[in-house]
This record gives sequence, C-alpha cells and structure tokens, in this order.
Amino acid sequence: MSLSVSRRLAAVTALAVAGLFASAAPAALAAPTAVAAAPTPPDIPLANVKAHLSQLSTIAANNGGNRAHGRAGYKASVDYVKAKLDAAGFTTTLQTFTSSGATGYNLIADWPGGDPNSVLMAGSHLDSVTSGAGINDNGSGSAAVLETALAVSRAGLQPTKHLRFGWWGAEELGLIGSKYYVNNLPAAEKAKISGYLNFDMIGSPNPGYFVYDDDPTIEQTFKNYYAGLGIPTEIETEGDGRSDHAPFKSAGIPVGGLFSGADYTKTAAQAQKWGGTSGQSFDRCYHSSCDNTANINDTALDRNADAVAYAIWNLGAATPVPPGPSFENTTDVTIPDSPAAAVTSPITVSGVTGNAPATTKVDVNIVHTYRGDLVVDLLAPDGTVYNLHNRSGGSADNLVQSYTVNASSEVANGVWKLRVKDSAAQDVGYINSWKITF
Ligand code: DTR
Ligand code: ZN
Ligand code: ZN
Ligand code: CA
Repeated sequence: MSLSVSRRLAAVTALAVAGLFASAAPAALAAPTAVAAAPTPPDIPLANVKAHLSQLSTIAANNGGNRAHGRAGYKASVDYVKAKLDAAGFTTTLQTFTSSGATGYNLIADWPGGDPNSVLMAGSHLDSVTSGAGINDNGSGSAAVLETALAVSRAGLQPTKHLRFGWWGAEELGLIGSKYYVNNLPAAEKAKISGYLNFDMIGSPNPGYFVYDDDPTIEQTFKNYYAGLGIPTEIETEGDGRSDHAPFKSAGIPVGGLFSGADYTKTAAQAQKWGGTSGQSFDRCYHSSCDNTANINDTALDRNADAVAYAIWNLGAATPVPPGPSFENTTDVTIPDSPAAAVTSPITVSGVTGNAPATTKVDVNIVHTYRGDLVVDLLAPDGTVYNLHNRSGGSADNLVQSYTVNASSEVANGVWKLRVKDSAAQDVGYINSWKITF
C-alpha cells in the first residue's frame, strides 16, 4: 500500500478539509459528462519527454547498446512503457509476432471510455536499429506519444472518441509490427478507426517541420497547430511507405503524422525558415551509433510533442453524439476496508423502452486513497456482472472514470447496481456518485 496508516488517515482528512470530497451530508458531485467542444490541449512537459528518452538510453546501455527487434533492449523498452501506462489506468495489451526468428511485441493501450465505434489512434515504433540506442529514431516519437497518453490520464480526459495508442515492434525490419497489427485486425475493427496518427523521428537535431499530406482533416489539424506558433511547415516527402502509417493507409484508414527529417539534406531555403544548418542532413546520426540523447533538438521535440496532444484533444472531441436518458445516484456509500464484503449503490431505471445500448455509459466517481485496491462491477437488473475496474492503477488516488459497457442484452428498466469491493488491506474510501446513461 502507498501510505502508513497514520499518513493515510491524514491524507483522507486533508482531502475532507480541502473539500475535495463530499462532507458528511451526501454531496452530489456532478458526474463528468461528455464535453461539447474540444477541451484545451495541455502543454506536454519537455522534461517528462526527455526523462523517457533518458530511460530508453539507459535501457540500451544496459542491453548491448541497442533496443532492436529480438534483442533484450527492445523488450525492456516495452516493459518500461507498459508499466507507465498500467499505472495511469490504461488497458494495455501485448501483441506478439515472429520476425527473423525472434519474438516481436506490439504494445497497445486503450483509454477506457469514448465511443467504441469511433477510435482515434496514435502510434510510434519503439524499436531501434542494431547500431545504437535509437533516441531520435524512434525514442522521440515513442516518448512523445507516451507522455501524451499520460497527459490524457492526468486530465481524466473524456473525449467523444475512444483513444488507443500503439508502440510498434520491428519497424526497422520493414514495418513488421504495424503490418501485423493491421493485418490481424478484423474488418469491423478496422472500420472503427477514424484516424491513425504516426510519429517517427520528431526530434531531429537539424530539424524540419514536415506534416504528412495524407488525410486532409488530420493534415489541417497539424497545420493549424503550427500556424498558431507561426511556424511554416512542409509536406513530408521522404516517402509514404517509410513508416508505420503505411499499413493503416493501405487498409483505407485515414492517416497523418509529423516528421522532423532523417537522411535528406536541409536546403538553404529550409534553413532560412526553420534555422539550423543548410547542406547538412536533418539527422546526421540516422541509423548510427550516435543516435543518442545528444541527438535531439529540444525545440523540435517540445513543439512536436505538444502537437501530438493538440491533435489528440482536437480530433478526439468530434461532435458528440447526444447522450440518451441518464440516471444518477449521488448518495455516499462507505467502502469498508478489506476483507469486508462488497458494497452496492443502486439506481432504479424506469421509462426507458427496450434494451440498454451497446454503448451504455457508466460514470464512476469513487474517492479512495489507493485505486489499485478496488474491484468495481456494474450489476444489471438480472444480476449479470460487468467488470469495470479490476485493481489497476496502483497507489493512485480516486477512481473518476467513464466506462462504455455493451449491455445490449439487458433490459434497461430495473434496478442497476454499482458494486465495489476493497480487496486489499489499508487505504479506504467511498462511492461518491455514479451515473448510467443509455
Ligand atoms: N523509415 C523511418 C525513417 C523515415 C524515413 N522517411 C520517413 C518519412 C516519414 C516517417 C519516417 C521516415 C525509420 O527509419 O524508422
Ligand atoms: Zn529507422
Ligand atoms: Zn523510425
Ligand atoms: Ca484498502
């Protein structure tokens, strides 16, 4: 557990004093609702992105000097990213494949909630070449996508679309991981992906600002971001098929992305508008052992990481589908510490015809000092159990989360219950409110 007993009680008291949760009388905290317009994208802290790069550099140093497919450094990179995402409340999946006689790994992270039929995806390849640590290629893209995902969690973002993030294996061998992912996605699942955003080399030391010119809406989103900074961009021309957006594009999925340049040479005109050195390649350490933490332009990495967040926040908040009827219970229900039995909070639903939809939305607001203790289920009127949360999130406080449940086999009218079990000793809390929307 995160805190000693005395500190935990102090923490709970402090929260009460700060009014961060309801007083003794049941206070109805408005459950978060879908937002009509795109909330303001956050600044992605450059220091956080560079801290991920530092970790990837250390991983390479500790594993033979690289993070290449089939080597220990790649799997260690996957484990690092996955641990961060698990702790932040993402639902992560490791997809394995074989290439060149070695096991490869794709890491997929789903942010719970959003319209399951409209998925916005962002990704980057996490593998390096064998010659070095691959900090710009492609620690830069992987770290920026990771930090944006963590920013989604920090914000408790509830975009209209479902957000999914991917870190691909074996890109350097020929887009192997991303091809495997797309090729193994059922057609119905492919159809749900409204866009895939790719970030491969976005911190080049002699940077250019290139925007993929594939899907016009995605392209315009990135152009709008850079126009806001007064920075001219160019269309990415080093080759459509040269990164992980290619398999998605081949499958008919709208794609876009950013690129700061690789082995092509910066022209005088480009140096004039972007700074840097003309007559020199955008990344002189491309696929070389010198692609280390010194091989990064901080300004480019900072701007591009913020652009990732800008795109996720804006493209993720498409016109919201107006929610159906909703019912809420704002009565506080104390959650006794383990090993006590689970508690429930009921909602009686009436006046809704037919069955619940496949996109039944459950907004949960639980105050607790260790979300990893909790098992949270939705119980349908007939007793069917839908697990919402199963002890992920570690020592983080509270569980304020929106879930989408396919309850289409359940009659809507009746008594629905939120059931919460504290499954680990120490750390306590209570159900503050919950809401079900059809
Ligand atoms: N193939 C990428 C580098 C690369 C080269 N051209 C582009 C264009 C767009 C994205 C990436 C690239 C790699 O070596 O990983
Ligand atoms: Zn490469
Ligand atoms: Zn790359
Ligand atoms: Ca506990």
